Amino acid sequence: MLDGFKYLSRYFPDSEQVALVNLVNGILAESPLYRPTMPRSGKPFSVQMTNCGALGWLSDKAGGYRYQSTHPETGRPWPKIPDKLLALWEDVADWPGNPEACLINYYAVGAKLGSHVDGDEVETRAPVVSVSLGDDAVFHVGGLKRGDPKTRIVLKSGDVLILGGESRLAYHGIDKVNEGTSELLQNTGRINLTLRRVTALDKKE
Ligand code: MD6
Ligand code: FE
Repeated sequence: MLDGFKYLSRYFPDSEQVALVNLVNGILAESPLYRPTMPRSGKPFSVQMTNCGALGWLSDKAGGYRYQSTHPETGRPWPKIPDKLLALWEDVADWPGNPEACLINYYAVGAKLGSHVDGDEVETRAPVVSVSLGDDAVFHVGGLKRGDPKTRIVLKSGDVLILGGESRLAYHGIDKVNEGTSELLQNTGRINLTLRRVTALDKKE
C-alpha cells in the first residue's frame, strides 16, 4: 500500500452516522442528486451525485470533469459543508487549509464506480478524506498506474478513508455495494462523502 493511505474503521459511531445522514438529507433537499455523464461519450454514471461546499465536482458530455460553484440542474450555489465534516477534516487531514468541496455519491442497487484517480484538484498536496454511510462496499486501491496490483477493503458505515501523500493520486474505485447490509439509510444503498481541497493554498487560512 502506498504511503499516506489511511483507513479509520468505524470512525463515526452509530449515533453520529444518524446525524450525518440527517445533514446529508438536508443538503439533498436543497441540492438534489443528479446523474453525471461521461466526457465525450455521454454515458450516464451508475452513481448519482451532488455536492456541498464552495466548489462541486461534476462531469457531463460537453464539459467533462470539472469543479464549479453551482448545481448543474438548479443553477444554485452548493450548500455549505456542515461543521461536522469540517471537524473531521481538522481531525484527520493533517494539512493547513480548509476543504472547498464535498462530493456526495449515492449508490442505489447495482451502482459502482470504476477505477479512477481524483486528479481534477490543483492542490494535490492536500489529502482527500472520505466517509462511508449505509451499505457495505468493496473498495479497491492500487498504485499510480492503472494496472498496478490492487488491495480490496470492505468499507462499512462510519468508516473514514484518507488518500494523502503518495497515495493521493492512486487508482481506486468501488467494485460493488452489498445491498441490505446496513439499516442506516431509509432506502437501501450507500452514501460516500469526499472532502477535497481544490485550489492552491498560498497562505495560511
Ligand atoms: C466511494 N470513493 O467510496 C468512492 N476518492 O464511493 C472515492 O472515490 C474516494 O473514498 C478519494 C478518496 C477517498 C475515496
Ligand atoms: Fe475517488
